[in-house]
Amino acid sequence: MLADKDRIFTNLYGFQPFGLDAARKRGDWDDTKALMARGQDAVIEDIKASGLRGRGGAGFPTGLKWSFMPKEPVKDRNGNPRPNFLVINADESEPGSCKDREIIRHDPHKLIEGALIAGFAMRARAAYIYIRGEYIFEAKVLQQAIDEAYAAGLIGKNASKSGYDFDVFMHRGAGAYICGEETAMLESLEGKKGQPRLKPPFPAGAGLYGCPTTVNNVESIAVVPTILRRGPAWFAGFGREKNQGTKLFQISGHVEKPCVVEEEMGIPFRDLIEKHCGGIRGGWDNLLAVIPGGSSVPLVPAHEIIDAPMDFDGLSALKSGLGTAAVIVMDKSTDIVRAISRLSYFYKHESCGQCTPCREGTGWMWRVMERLRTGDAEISEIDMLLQVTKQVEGHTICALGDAAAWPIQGLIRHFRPEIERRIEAHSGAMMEAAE
Ligand code: L3W
Ligand code: SF4
Repeated sequence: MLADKDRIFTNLYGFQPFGLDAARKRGDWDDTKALMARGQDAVIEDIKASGLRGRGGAGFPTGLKWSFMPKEPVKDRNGNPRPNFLVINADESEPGSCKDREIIRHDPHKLIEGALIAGFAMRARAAYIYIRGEYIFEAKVLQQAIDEAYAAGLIGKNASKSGYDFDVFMHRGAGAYICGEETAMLESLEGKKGQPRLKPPFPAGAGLYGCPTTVNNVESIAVVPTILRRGPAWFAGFGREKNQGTKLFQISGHVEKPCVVEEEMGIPFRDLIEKHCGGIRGGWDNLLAVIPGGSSVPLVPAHEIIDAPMDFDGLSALKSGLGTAAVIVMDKSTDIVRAISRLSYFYKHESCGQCTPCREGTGWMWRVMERLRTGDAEISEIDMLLQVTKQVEGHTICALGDAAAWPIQGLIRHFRPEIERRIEAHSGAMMEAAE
């Protein structure tokens, strides 16, 4: 179990105020200038050495992503230099995911200081924090913290007396899940409809207003100052190779005490639940399945997850993923087909409609899922649905198509007998009624 002294988010539960004075007492903004004085490339090298991988779901190595940003200004067609930008993804909308909310509510200065250091390392002129529209309270807190940081000279002109000018802007979303996809976020920031762009080009080549841009998740940025202060080896010392550091887990569903907790990467599922959530409701024998990384990753049945290490490799070995580490626990009272059907509805609702396999496929998949839920279907439709998921997966502009396909694939992989049972029960009932 992670010792208290190794926790980055020391105010995760809001026992202390979020404001600047309390944040300083917790160690934030402590000689930020000295961290920056080490130089831009040194910061990037430290983040690479720490092993930090993106905390927004995809797990892309953060330092490597930063290194894609141009070191010399890119010129536009008139020969004018284009600024670099940092965009911070606070559009936390994945069902089950609620960690960035806690950072913003209780530790916003970690995020703002991280934005300055990360932005400086990438030669960015400004950071845009794109916050989920429904996070009304959090947006107020964040804006207050940004204002405090400006007033104290920590950001803005000559930020933290570093000689570097850096602005931080907050932008509120308007309720579309798809704006959490990085290129849809850029479109939305530009004032357009939030629809994903084709990649490549990746944002580092052509991002916000066509300028070099890096999009990082809130948690990825908020951990940066502590990694630099305590050293990359300290962070890399947690977890195992390619799965290093501490991580915020968000455990919801049928546990005794749902919570958000910072833990060491790779903690076994059983320890995570026993130590922080008081166990499974009704005991371990009552566990049915777990969605370990937010609604976009396939579920894992009880017997496979219990001893699994909660990290990228541990969960991909189970054909699932760490995602945002939003752990959704389901006990045996769960109607598992209904639960996945409800997620299918979510993806159908949130599809931006831009590409045909997703626009048509998500509705299609949801309608078949609803029939499987009630049992009003043919057995052969299970394989047909699986085929449809394969035709959506990998054939769309953004990952929402995959995210809609994977939960269904997981359900069929692990719970086919339950689906068949429903269909047989339904057809039996129909025959009885006809007699
Ligand atoms: C330059 C290359 N950059 C990749 C960058 C890319 C992006 C990052 C990861 O989706 C997943 C999704 C959800 N040159 C690059 C490159 N990059 N190759 O690396 O990219 P990618 O495409 O693998 O993922 P993504 O589009 O960022 C994120 C899943 O996360 N998810 C949760 C999502 C929900 C939230 C939320 O509510 N907060 O994040 C859960 O599993 O399904 O698969 O920056 O540009 N050659
Ligand atoms: Fe839009 Fe879906 Fe295509 Fe993504 S996969 S661009 S959400 S239609």
